[in-house]
Amino acid sequence: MNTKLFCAVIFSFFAFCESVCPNGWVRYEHSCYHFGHTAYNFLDSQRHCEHYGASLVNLESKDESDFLKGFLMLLSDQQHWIGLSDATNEGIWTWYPSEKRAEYTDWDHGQPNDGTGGNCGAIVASHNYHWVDVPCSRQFKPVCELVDDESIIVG
Ligand SMILES: [Ca+2]
Ligand SMILES: [Ca+2]
Repeated sequence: MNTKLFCAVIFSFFAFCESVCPNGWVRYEHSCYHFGHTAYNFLDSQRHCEHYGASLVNLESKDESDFLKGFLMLLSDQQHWIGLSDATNEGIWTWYPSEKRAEYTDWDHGQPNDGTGGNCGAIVASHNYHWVDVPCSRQFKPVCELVDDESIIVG
């Protein structure tokens, strides 16, 4: 079902669709974003997001990437996981959980450069908030994304 229409018809009196993000999550366009407080390895970060019915963030446009970058610059944390991995096929970077190939990318100059030793994508302050490939065992904080369709149709 068309989410916007669904919202307009059912919830317009309550402005439900504008405030659907869970407490502590940040809205941008059609998603809610959560900035984890604890550092985990990549897979445990993904599990942390799945606990909320979300996934590590998928950055599919420059607008979304710029929003996230701006927000991360306000935080004191230096490193965050995004839902990007080339663990399945070296050099083919795909988003969790769709496995869709990343079309928009924001790699820092010279990245990715770690080959099979770097199969997970992160945004780090020391690279001016561009993307880097790093070992998936590193301990970074997760950025989770909950897309509206998923958050509204639950239950
Ligand atoms: Ca790799
Ligand atoms: Ca790298």
